[in-house]
Amino acid sequence: VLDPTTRWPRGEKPDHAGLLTFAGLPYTEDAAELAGVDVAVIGAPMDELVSDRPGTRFGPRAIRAAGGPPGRQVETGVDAMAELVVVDFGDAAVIPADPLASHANILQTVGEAVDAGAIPIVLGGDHSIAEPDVRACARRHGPLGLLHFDTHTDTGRDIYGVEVSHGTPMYRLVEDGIVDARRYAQVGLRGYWPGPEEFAWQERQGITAIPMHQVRAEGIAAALERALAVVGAGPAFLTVDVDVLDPAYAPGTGTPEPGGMTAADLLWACRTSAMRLELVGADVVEVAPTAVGAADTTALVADRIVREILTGIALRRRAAGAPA
Ligand SMILES: [Mn+2]
Repeated sequence: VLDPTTRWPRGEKPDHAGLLTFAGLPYTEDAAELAGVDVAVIGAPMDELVSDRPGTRFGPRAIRAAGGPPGRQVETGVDAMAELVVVDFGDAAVIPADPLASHANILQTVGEAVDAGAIPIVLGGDHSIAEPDVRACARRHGPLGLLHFDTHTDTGRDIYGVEVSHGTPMYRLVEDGIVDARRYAQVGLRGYWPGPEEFAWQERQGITAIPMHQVRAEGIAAALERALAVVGAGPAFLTVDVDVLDPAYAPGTGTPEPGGMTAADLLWACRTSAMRLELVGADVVEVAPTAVGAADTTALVADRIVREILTGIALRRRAAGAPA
């Protein structure tokens, strides 16, 4: 594993210096080096399958740049990246203008992390990448529970007649039995898509939808408690579309929708979910940086989403008495 911090006294590399990796973590593209790794952060920089604004191909790089060094999180007292072995496993081999080939290569790279016993956390990329992400985890762990933060259900059968899209991954995963519909909860739905046909389909499947107006009415803690009860025990995947946030917190995304969650609520919910669920994988998607190559608001909150997931995983392992 290439450790980008060895040149600095005590390993304390300034955030703006050295190789650009997630949180300045060690970097490898060699699956043989994943032995003993708890979490592998993987980029999936593609945006061919968006229905509206492109730009998520720049998401992983922007999240890596948004950073700030690792450290002890004030609210929990946990330094997740000191308690867990976390590496940046680089980017899946996306192929510009060939999204299906990109999906095959994302499946391959995420699968390498899963096979090594690591929890993959994938940085998108448009939300279509959830399909290979979840499939790679289900290959090892069987049908999964799914906790899904999003403005949209992403349960379309097709978008503009296209079946593989950022609006359809959850339909495909449920239809193929990869996600157990009875253990699938959506949080934060609002706006103007999808319509009655898609909602009727997901009701027939037994999918639980907690729209934004219910989150607002009952509060994030009660809403999340309901979602966690639906996902329950057993292997689960966490997928976070940053468009669940109000555009005030995440303007750089493919299909922004006003009236969404606050960053504080989402970060708390991500940490709590990672602590309470048996997470076997996660992704953070639809970061379309508004200033390409720069650390912007949306990329910053996506970086913090990953860190709260890591903090939750660390807290879960503490509670289980697992060696750090
Ligand atoms: Mn989505």
